[in-house]
Amino acid sequence: MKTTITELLGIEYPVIQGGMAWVAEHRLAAAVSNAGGLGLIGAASAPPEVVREEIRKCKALTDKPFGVNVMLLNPNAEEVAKIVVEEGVKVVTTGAGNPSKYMEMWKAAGVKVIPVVASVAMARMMERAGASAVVAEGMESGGHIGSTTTMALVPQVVDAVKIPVIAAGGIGDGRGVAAAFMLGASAVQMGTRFVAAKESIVHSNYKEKIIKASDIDSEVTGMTTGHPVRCLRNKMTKEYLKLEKEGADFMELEKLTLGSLKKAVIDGDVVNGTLMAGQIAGLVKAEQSCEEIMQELMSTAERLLGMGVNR
Ligand code: TUI
Repeated sequence: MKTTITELLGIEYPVIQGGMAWVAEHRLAAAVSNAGGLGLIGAASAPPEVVREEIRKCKALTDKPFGVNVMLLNPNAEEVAKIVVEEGVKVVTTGAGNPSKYMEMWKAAGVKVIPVVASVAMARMMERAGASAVVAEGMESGGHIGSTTTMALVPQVVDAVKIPVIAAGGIGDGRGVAAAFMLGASAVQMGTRFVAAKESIVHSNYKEKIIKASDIDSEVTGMTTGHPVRCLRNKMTKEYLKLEKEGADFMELEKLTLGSLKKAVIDGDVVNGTLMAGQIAGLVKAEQSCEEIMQELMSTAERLLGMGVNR
């Protein structure tokens, strides 16, 4: 399936894997890229030298293009931004902030920059700053989110910018891919479905939580702190939301979530850990390889869209 995004990135299918903290490491990124999509290494809050190692390990596993997601709340973001250039990474996505100050450096090095945005205003600003494309991410997504749904956000961003738009949030199968194209997107970004992929290093307890989740099993913590995060309901979210309702201050709430994503991903602590996942978790029914996921996505999307895709 050819789109402006597959052409821009030199990939076979218009599917990008989310740059998820702790989850998006080299093995998952390489598996998605080898399956024809764009795999991403999520730098998140990892030490910069670990990100460099992850990039090198990914290169050893795939000859296909892959990217790095730079999480802008990370105090080390600047160092990570430089490492991406030093290691010759071709595509960068950014999350949780405004990447303007790194754009010149990345563009001068020939890096294609694809900021994740949650609003039309930010999409416009990123286009002006020289972005190659944007990911318009709706609040159905897992992790740190904005406040507009994918259905409402994507067509408004498509109308506001000339660069290609990648839809994210609430997309978990070929029907979602087809729907995203109908909204004017040129590709999709998916996270939650890849958390449960065979090649994902996520603890089996966490994968099982996603596979067993229903449509109403996610909640948003941190609405009052300015850092809303969507995750599956558990003891941690219940305690967090109770404290938040009681007016707990930011530091107290932070204590509850410190290291809690690692707890879930690595240790499999699904009680006290943070189980970041999107609303689409209820649609994820099994652990599949990235190759199987990609083939299923594309065969359904192509059937639904007929031959008339021209984005
Ligand atoms: O970044 C994400 N999702 C994430 S980052 C993350 S790590 C984290 N963990 C706990 C608390 C906070 C972060 C987990 N999930 N998605 C992309 C995304 N970016 N969603 C929303 C935004 C965004 C928000 C504000 C992009 C730009 C923006 O601009 C604000 C400004 O003006 O600087």
